[in-house]
Amino acid sequence: SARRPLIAGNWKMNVGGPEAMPLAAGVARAAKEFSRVEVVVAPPYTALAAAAHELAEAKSEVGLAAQNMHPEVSGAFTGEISAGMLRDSGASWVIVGHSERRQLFGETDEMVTRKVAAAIAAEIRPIACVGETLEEREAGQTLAVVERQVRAFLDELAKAPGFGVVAYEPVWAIGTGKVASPADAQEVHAMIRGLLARASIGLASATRVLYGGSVKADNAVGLLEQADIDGALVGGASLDAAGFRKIIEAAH
Ligand code: G2H
Repeated sequence: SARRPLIAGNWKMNVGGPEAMPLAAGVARAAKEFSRVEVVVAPPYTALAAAAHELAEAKSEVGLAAQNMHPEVSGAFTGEISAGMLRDSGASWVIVGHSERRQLFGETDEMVTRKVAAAIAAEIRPIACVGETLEEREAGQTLAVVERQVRAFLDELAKAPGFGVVAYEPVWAIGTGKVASPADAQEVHAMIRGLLARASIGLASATRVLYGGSVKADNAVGLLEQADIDGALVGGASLDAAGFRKIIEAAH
């Protein structure tokens, strides 16, 4: 497609200390080799500033993402971080509505939508995550669930076509080693593309839709060659620079 491939590494609650610096530097080196691919890394909050420093030292274009944020600008929200604070830490992206946030921390479609809106208002690029559980898939509800999740934030994405990204991550494929088949993933991605097109053709053609869930170097090519898969959101395999490099290469 004409969309620039995007490979994003979600470090989750790993690599939050000084070890973030060599990993960020390794990703910066890999990204320079494959400049057609846009690369983003999402360290824990505590490592954002160090990673930002490392990427700046390397004169790298690798983008920096947080893994979550609070939708309010400031106030009495103990333990929370606003979009402006992310910006101050050097981040220009944020993952919102990751299934671990939805499942373990009770995030609803409504909360995810508020975060997408607040991120865009603060000029932080949201990577909005959707995906069905195993139970939902087995009940034949995959397309309905993902449609509901995307519809929740569709109007927000439409305000700035191409600025935000959608990530489809089937919950049963996350960290389980069970990757969706390229055809199964493409079916959902095509449905998401159709929803984007209902808002506007420009939104559909400009928005990257990533696949996530046990993406590894050896399954990345098959996924990334699908018409509506524009990149990957990578968890476990993003913690090792050499392995992550191979996924960037697969998108090139
Ligand atoms: C899905 C993915 C990254 P993993 O959560 O967001 O993680 O690649 O470890 O399945």
